Amino acid sequence: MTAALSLVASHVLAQAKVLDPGRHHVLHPAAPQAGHIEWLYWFIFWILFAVFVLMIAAFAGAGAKARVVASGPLPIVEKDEEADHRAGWAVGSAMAITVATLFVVLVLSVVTGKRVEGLTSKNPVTIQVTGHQWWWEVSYPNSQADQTVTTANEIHVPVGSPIVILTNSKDVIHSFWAPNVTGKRDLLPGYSSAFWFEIDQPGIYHGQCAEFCGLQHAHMGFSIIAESVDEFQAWQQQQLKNAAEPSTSEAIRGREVFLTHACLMCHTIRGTDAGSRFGPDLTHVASRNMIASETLPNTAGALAGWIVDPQRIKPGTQMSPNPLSPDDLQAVVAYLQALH
Ligand code: HEC
Ligand SMILES: [Cu+2]
Repeated sequence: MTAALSLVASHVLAQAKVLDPGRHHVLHPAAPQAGHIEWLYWFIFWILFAVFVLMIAAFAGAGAKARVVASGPLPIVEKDEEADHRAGWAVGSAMAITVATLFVVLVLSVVTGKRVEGLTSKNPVTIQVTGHQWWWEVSYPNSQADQTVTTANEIHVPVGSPIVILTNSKDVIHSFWAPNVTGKRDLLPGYSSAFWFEIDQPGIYHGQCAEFCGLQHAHMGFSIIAESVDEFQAWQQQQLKNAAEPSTSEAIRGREVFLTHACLMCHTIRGTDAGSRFGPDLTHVASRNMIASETLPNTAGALAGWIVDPQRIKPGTQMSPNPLSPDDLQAVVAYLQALH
């Protein structure tokens, strides 16, 4: 029994390691922008901590005094002008200190906001992020249309380079939040805005939609994959290629299935007849770690389960169920898994 349990546990751990959900922590900044926010966090934390200690001390002092009084004979209350005066001063100065502290916090919040937004550059990596219910469309615009990379939910960026994210939304308000990188940014339908960051440590940083956007809001994760400039460029070159030609007979059949079923009405696979932008671009779907906005690992089993019945995995998702025969399903999965 314990052996079986530990086997299950080690299996789960091994899986967890493969999936690497990425880091997701406000207090472990990987970019100067998140560093400024962390600094403000600790500043406010220590002020509140000091206020907490002072309040508890004041209550404890008052409590001790009250007990001494209660155990003796009832005091005769006399008017004590001097004590009233002292109390007035104490309350007045406490209020003044409170207002001054709040003012300092206000000023520092504004300064932090300015510092987070301070980055600009003539030569940034520009990434367009469009929110959808419930996934993230990611593209790297280029003046030549055939040089534009389009992917979903996984944002590759070079370390140490200024990045500008242009935001938009197809439907409702979403919010882009990768706490190790920078603060939350709303994605508003029909309204484009921009924000900047620069990551200084390579790694995978997990992000999450931070504005309730409907039923599957919690299944709207993404990741920022920060890598060296060389790795980033290699990734970009690979993504620019058209879809790989299927090489096995099963994958060839899978492409046939894809192009003769509803899939092509919603997805693009560059180099084939499928050119719809309704759902994620699948040209290089096999290069991604996860599918369905970080809901499932990108494995054969998960792909098959997703394709047959996405509504069971993400109820309300805009992908319709595809009751394929087992052979067709196996073939289409083999095809997708070859799209590196
Ligand atoms: C009605 C439109 C529609 C049809 C038809 C459709 N899809 Fe999708 N598909 C979507 C949408 C929208 C998503 C994103 C869903 C999400 O993450 O919430 C998606 C996601 C996916 C993903 C995950 C991609 C990723 O990177 O997360 C795969 C794989 C996929 N579809 C394959 C297929 C295949 C294969 C077919 C045909 C058998 C198909 N789809 C038919 C709309 C569609
Ligand atoms: Cu959301």
